[in-house]
Amino acid sequence: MSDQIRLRIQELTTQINKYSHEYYVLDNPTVPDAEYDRLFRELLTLEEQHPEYTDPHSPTQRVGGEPLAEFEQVTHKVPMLSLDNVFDDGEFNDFVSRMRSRVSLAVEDAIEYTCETKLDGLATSIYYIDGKFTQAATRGDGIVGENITAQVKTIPNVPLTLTGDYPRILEVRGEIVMPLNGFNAYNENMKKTGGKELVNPRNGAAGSVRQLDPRKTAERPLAFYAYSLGECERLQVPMPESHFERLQELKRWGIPVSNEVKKVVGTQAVLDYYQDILSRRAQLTHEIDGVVIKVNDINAQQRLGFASRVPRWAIAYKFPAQEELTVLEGVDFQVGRTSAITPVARLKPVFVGGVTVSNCTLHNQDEIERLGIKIGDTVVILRSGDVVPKIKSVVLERRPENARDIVFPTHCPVCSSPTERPEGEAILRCTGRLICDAQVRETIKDFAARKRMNIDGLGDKLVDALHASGALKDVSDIYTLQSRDISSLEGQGEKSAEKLLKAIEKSKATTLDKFIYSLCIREVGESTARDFAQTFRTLEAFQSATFEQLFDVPNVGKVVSQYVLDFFADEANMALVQRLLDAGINWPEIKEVSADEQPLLGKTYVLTGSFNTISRNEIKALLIGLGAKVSGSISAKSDALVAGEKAGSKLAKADSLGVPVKDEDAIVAELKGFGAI
Ligand code: 5U1
Repeated sequence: MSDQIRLRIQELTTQINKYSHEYYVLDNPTVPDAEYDRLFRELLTLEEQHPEYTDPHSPTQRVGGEPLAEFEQVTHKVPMLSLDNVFDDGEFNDFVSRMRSRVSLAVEDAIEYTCETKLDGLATSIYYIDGKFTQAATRGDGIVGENITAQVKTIPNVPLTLTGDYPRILEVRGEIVMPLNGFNAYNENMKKTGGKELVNPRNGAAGSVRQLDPRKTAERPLAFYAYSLGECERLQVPMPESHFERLQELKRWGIPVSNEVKKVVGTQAVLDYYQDILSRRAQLTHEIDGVVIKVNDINAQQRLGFASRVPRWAIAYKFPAQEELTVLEGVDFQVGRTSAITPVARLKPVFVGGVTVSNCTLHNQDEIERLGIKIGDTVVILRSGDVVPKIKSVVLERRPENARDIVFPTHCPVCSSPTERPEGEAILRCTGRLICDAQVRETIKDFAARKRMNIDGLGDKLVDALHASGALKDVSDIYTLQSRDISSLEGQGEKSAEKLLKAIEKSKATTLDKFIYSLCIREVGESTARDFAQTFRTLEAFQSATFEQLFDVPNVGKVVSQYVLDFFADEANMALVQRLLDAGINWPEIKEVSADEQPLLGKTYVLTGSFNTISRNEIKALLIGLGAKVSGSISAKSDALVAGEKAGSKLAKADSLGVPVKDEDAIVAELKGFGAI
């Protein structure tokens, strides 16, 4: 047993040292922080239980990694320590209890805290002597860091001269971060110019500061926020006795401090702060991975002191991981309405970013190749904010010997029809169309959706159940449903059946554009359906339109025209449409408007730039009133570009396409000519 523990300690030490090196020194982590934290905690626990095995070189006995050799070394006069972490309210309460017993504080004596966000960047020390910026250093291993004075000097929000009544010697400590807008803009630019994109803002900040050439650092969007004092020589005036007040002093001397710093009293107020920041995390200007809670009273801090590597008066309360490791156990293939077959990763359930994830889309073959993923692989799952989880990367070093390639099916997993991957497309498709149950089910769901036939209450689960019971074989069956078809299903009663039947009845009165959209013809979206309805005015005219007539419709291209032709060439589709009409689906007639009433009927205008005597919205409304369509993008089919001041790229495009351009005076004159103004 003891041999086993010793071996596990050695194994953990080797692994953590490797990951620390990748994270702190190389700025190239290969596993998520959550995995590192877990290994670290396991090692801490084992060492606490078996102090006889603790090695003075264990990663628990120091902070961070070693400095890069190329930078000059700086020894910190006051060690730059790290913080212990807690991951839930219970662990935070335990931390408070430990503090209380250490300083013999009664439970009813509420503690005052300073709460801060935990910035995800590079911990940095900055020295000011006689109010002048003199030196900056990374934390390094907490004792010796790297001299990054020339690099930090280029960061715009780091003051080079202090103001006010500052101490003669002042060392501030804080975090260098890359704000999200700067990070996004930088990567956007790299994408355009073919340069190397940054992996994430934390790596962006660390990598930028570690540039040996400070001119390169100057090109990167960086910011510094202070969170504590290091060395401080205050000869005449004493420093405030509270951490919060000290941060306010720093601000007064011109040193940036995060706006989210808050002074609170008692445990509940800390937990409220945590929840508040967690709920606003996605809106913050920079990335954070938790909050930091510090006892506010400096005397109490001194009484509490330090454990071997961390203060006893401060703690980081980390957010649920946004990245986690799990295993790809298999891949399922899901068939959608449009016949696309999507690979879906079956994952060993993992708690990430506050939810349990057990599957996520792998999109298509190209994505699988990009990730280089196999079944059995350990993968990094990413869940940022409310965004759907995705597989970020594969941890190749953990690939098992029996890892298997992901093989796409030659036949549809639902209807067994052959599959095909049309040339030039990334997506595999089922050729089964109407005989494929999956496509039928998904089509019924879409048909009933709010923006289509708007059948209130006919949701995905009910469609699945009605389809499984045989009551819904295609969309037209919706209109022959009987009360017992619904009430006989589990969880449904007569009342809900009546309600649904009423909603189905109500849906029969629709509009032509909604009906066209409900047919779910490939590539015919809501606005294209509207264009078709406006142009053809009757279903018969639309159904019998030629390729040329379809292609003539504003904003309709060759691909959509062909899909419409194909749809109505299929007898099964024609029969389905007839059944829907026989069921009583109807819409108001679209009256032909005379050329006098709508002189711009069939014309498409595009607006750009700003106008002085009339607003852009007014021009748009008046043009639509005269029968014109106002489109957001310009094409050879556009009839005119209405260009105000500061017109951008559309003007050049109109020129190159030979589309006539009307300035403000011209469009106003035209509108006046039609009596619109
Ligand atoms: N916001 C914040 N981050 N952070 C990190 N405060 C803070 N304090 C730290 C660290 C390492 O250390 C002090 C408690 C010494």
